[in-house]
Amino acid sequence: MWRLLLLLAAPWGPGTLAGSPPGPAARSLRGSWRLASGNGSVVLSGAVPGCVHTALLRQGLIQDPYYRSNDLAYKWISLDNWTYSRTFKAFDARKWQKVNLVFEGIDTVAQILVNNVTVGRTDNMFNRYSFDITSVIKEDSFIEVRFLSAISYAAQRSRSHRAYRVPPQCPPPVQKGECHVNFIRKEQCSFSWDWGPSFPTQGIWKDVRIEAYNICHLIYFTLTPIYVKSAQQWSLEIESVFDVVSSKPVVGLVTVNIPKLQIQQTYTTELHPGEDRIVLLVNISKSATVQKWWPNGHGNQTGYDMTTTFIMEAGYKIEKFSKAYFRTVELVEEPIPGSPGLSFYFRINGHPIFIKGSNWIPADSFQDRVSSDVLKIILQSTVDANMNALRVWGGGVYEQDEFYDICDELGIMIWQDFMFACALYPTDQNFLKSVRAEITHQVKRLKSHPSIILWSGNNENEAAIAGNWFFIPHAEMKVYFKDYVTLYVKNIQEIVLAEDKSRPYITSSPTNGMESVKEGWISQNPYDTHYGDTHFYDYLSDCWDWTVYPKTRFASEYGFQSWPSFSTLEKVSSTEDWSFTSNFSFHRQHHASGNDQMLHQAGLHFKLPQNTDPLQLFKDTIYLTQVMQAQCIKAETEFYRRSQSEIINGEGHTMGALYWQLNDIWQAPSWASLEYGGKWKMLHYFAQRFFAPLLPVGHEDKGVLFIYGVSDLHSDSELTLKVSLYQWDSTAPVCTLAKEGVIVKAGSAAPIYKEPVNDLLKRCGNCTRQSCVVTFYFVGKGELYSPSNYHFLSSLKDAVGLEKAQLSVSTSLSAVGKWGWGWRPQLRYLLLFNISLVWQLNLESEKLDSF
Ligand code: BMA
Repeated sequence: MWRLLLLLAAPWGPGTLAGSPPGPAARSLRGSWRLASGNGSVVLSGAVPGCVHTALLRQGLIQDPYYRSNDLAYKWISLDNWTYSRTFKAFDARKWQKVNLVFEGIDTVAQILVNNVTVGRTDNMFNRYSFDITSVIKEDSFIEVRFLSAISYAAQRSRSHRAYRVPPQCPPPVQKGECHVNFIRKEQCSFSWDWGPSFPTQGIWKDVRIEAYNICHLIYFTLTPIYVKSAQQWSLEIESVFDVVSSKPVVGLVTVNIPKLQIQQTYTTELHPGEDRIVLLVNISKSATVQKWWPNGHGNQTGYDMTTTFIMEAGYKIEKFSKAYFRTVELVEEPIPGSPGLSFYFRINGHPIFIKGSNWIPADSFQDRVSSDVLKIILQSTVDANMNALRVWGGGVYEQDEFYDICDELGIMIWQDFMFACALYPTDQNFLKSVRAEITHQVKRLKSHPSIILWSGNNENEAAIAGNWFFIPHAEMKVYFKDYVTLYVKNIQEIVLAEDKSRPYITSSPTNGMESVKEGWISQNPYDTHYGDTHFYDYLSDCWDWTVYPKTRFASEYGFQSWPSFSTLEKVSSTEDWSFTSNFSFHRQHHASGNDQMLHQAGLHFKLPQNTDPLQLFKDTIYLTQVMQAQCIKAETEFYRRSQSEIINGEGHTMGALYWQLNDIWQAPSWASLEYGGKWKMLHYFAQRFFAPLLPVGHEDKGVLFIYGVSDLHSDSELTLKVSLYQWDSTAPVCTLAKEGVIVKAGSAAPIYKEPVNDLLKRCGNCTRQSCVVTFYFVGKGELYSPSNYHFLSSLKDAVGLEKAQLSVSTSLSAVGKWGWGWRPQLRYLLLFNISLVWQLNLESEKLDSF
């Protein structure tokens, strides 16, 4: 009988078969809604998906919320309770067994009414909500979404949590934010962060639609590749979750087609009333060559087009088009000879990989402005800078589907935090119920992406308890330990393990991994260099001095601030703001003493700007903070990269460097290497070089210059190392030494050159530490080469002979890039040409007289 149905299916196309009940119908509710403030005094039209702030902006009712201190001026928006409403024509409800109102994302606390009947309530921005409206829908229907201010809700929840406090109460005053964000399941940084403003948005931030169906409806469809090592065989697990509305079991056929792997398999299946799922295991024939998905720099990101067709009883047909990817991931925590503790590194497709990249924060305070183009520009910039990974940090949002699609395509591995950061959290039943739904939904939504290599419970909450950040009296600590385990182990971990066995889960970042588990999930010192990952910040020590950095297993956060360029700031400021000590400059700085720290750090090695023209002084200062940041993070990252293969005093085997942070949420000083809008700071240009697959890295230890060969390549390289000394006032080297036949092993870092600096200077005649700089690079056969790198022999403020560079940059729009930002390749080429010289630090010296 089922075979017959299969034959009948073709002529009528997707959806239904002749004489059978209609397939599912969907009506989008995207578009323009009526938006009203709490007392009705402000009424406007608001786009969905969208939020109140962007609606007001589009209607010209407010200025750019990022302009000057508008974040403070517009606090009233988030304190009000807004209502979205609209009418819509529905389907003939009698034709359908079930009609649902589906919100892919709603921000955040709302009561939903359809035809004046409350059909549901929401309290979690990260959940997907589906409300049964079968009995209330009419042909002409009216929907209302009545929001409650997230600020009021969070305060209310905190007040009603009487048994004990759940800190922190409020962010530090310098952040000018809102309180109790840990009581609401909403983007945690929307109440302010140390790099971002407080804009607690309200709105329908993702798709909303009506879905009507009979018999059954597909809710989730996920793919998981499985590799059985002993059999050397791939299989693909296909999981489909259905809402079955038929009162009896529903039988059907599922056909899976992957043409390039010669797969066409049909399975019989049976679904039971209620929520039910089908799990199929498709074995890939050993004779088919499976091309794996590799991270950027390690191979291709092959994906296979695949069609899955469900033909259910009564001719109900559902077709799913997807891409199947094949890759394995292991987080390796095992003893290392000569070192106490355990390793912490990722093996992708059985291959150990050094993780290079940065930390991702939300690209805008208003998610509806994070367009496809915004994502593409930022993500392309990561691979352009030789990164292979990003950590989606736990104080933001689980990113939109397209973010992960692009990462899949570009080979960007994702360390995915769950959205909990820098706080303790309640664990009452309502909160846990909401979190459980959130985690289940997000894991199901995201688990098919090969780019995601790790789930991580939270950002810094293990450290917050271990280090008692919130000054909790010792005697009261027990309850917080218990809450921590309840949330991240008994709930989140349990769900992750049930939903997704294909990738590792760690409870926190930083954590000691298995050692934290052993110590009851909270280590005495989650920053232990012998275990897990670390976060490291030190703004006062000299950042050029590598001995200040932790020789960690994995550096998942580290960084220094800088100011975004004047052209970026100009858009949100006015003339009186353009000084380092203006109210504006204090207002945009959300990290206590941040501006002083930048000047302190810059002052260690550079002459601080002294131009008498105030505007030029401001521009020079901005510029110098970027030079300082780039140089500091270069020093730190190179330290981590060169520490990958060695153990010194029991420490080392560093296998990851993710600096804080990649992108910006607005135009302000921060740790980012990309400005709001996507412009590269100097750090990003540096990153392209310090993350190069093949790199010579220099450092000095007790007066001896060492050069390490660092390689992320899959095969050993035979190279010539060229070491030159240049005087600051000349582009011709004083002397060059070529060391031939240097072997740099695949995936390793090892010293390949060693010479006391005094000997080097003597050998080179006219050089002193102040007058010369060392540069070095690799050349090999064919295309094989590294960028040139350098080592400073003195502070730049003591350098003798530095001259104005007199360089100019011209741009052209002629080269159109993959996604249309045509000016970039050429501009980058020119800039790279310039910064390939050590004299890059003098690039703008005509503007920076005191440099
Ligand atoms: C880390 C992050 C963020 C923060 C950054 C800079 O600890 O997790 O919370 O923005 O430091 O302070």
